[in-house]
Formats: sequence, C-alpha cells, structure tokens
Amino acid sequence: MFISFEGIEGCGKTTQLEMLRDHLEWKGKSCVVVREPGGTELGERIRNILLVMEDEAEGIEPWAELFLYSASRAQLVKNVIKPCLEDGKVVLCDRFTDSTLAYQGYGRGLDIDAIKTINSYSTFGITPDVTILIDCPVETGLKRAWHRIKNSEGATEDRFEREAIEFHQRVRRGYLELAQKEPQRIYVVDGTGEISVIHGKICDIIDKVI
Ligand code: T5A
Repeated sequence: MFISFEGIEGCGKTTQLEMLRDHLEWKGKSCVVVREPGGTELGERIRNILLVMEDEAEGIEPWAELFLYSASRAQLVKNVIKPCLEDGKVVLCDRFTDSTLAYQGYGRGLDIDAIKTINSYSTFGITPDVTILIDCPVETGLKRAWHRIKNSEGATEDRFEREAIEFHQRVRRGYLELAQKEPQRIYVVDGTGEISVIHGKICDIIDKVI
C-alpha cells in the first residue's frame, strides 16, 4: 500500500506521517517512510538545491524547478518506492505528485496538463492508493513552519517559506481543487486541531481502507 501526505507548509504532515507509521507498525505492518524531494543520494542533493539555494543572485526558473523535483522523484520511485511496494511493505511518502501540481501548477502557474504528463513519467505510472491532505489556513501553517525552522539545526530549508502569502494561498486552493476532483483517493483532514485528534481521524481513514 502506498500512502502520501500532502498540504501547505507547516500543516503537520511530517508529524502525522510519523504517528501513522507507529500506529501501522503497532498493527504489525512493515512500513517505509520517504520524503520528497529526497530519499536517495541524488534526491538529497537535489533537495539541497531546491530548498536551501540562495536564489537572490540567480532565481530558479519554474520549469527548471519542476524538472528538478521530477528528477528526484524518478530516482526515488525506481530505487525505493517500487521495490518496497513489490516487497509488500507500506510506503508512507511525505509529499508526492500532488505537491508538484499544487506548487508548480497552481502556485507558479505552469501548465497543469504538462505537469500531469511529466508526473506520469517520473512515477513510472505509480500513484498513491490513499492521499491524506492536511488542510489549514496559510497563516497557521507558516507560523508553525517558521517556528520549526528557527529551532532546527543545519542548513535552513526556507526557500518556499519566504514566498509571498498569495503564493501559499494559491497552493492551498489548488490542493482543495485536486481533492474535489479525486475524492476517492484524496481525504481532506482539518489540520487546525490537537495533534492527537488529527491522528485519530487519519487512523480511522487508513484502518478503513486497509
Ligand atoms: N515542493 C515539494 C514543490 O514545490 N514541489 C514538489 O513537487 C514537491 C515534492 C518541501 C518543499 O518543496 C515544495 C513544497 C515544500 O515547500 P519540506 O521541508 O519537506 O519542503 O517542507 P514541508 O513539507 O512543508 O515541511 P514542514 O515541516 O514545513 O511542514 P509539515 O511537515 O507539514 O509540518 P510538521 O509536521 O513538520 O510541523 C511543523 C511544526 O508544527 C507543529 C510541529 O510540532 C512542528 O513544530 N505542529 C503543530 N502544532 C500545533 N498543532 C498541530 N496540529 C500541529 N501539527 C504540527
């Protein structure tokens, strides 16, 4: 089973993904957690370019950005996700193709159909069985994300957090539109409440699907 987590910055994806992993392992499932961009040696190098690069001198052209995310994904799917699924493991992925549609499509304004075509190549046709979209207001998410960044060690991954609020609003609207179009796969969960309450809702969804 392939489960992806999606949402705007700071919506709580990573927190909830780790809690779901613990829940599924407690139920005896073998789980693998991966993140995008990243998850392979090449992917982590690309992540560094995409999230840390000081882009004041030379901004990253949106199409270049799209291809970098896609390159990281192709490597991750081929080397990790596909083999793990074939092994019968549950793969939990922190962001996947819906991020590209929401950020590069709705956020940056690149052509949605072109992104769908590129996604179909970079995933080798693999799509999540279930996607948990954690939704919260942009102001709430960004406040949490900045708090996490200020308390984290190492390189500051804040290139997207520095985008204008309108960009994040377009991304959020994009996600909700995607969920409306694919209600059988994308489950929208309110991300504004208590962490444990949100976890309970996600477990209910996944337990039913499994
Ligand atoms: N991107 C990615 C693209 O543009 N295109 C693509 O194709 C792909 C794959 C990835 C960036 O790349 C972009 C999108 C992103 O900008 P990232 O570092 O993975 O960058 O960034 P995020 O996924 O946004 O990570 P964040 O950490 O910002 O957000 P999360 O994972 O949603 O939030 P989380 O769980 O780390 O929580 C953040 C903080 O909030 C607290 C947590 O304890 C933590 O401190 N928190 C809560 N506080 C109160 N109430 C709750 N319910 C809370 N839930 C969490």
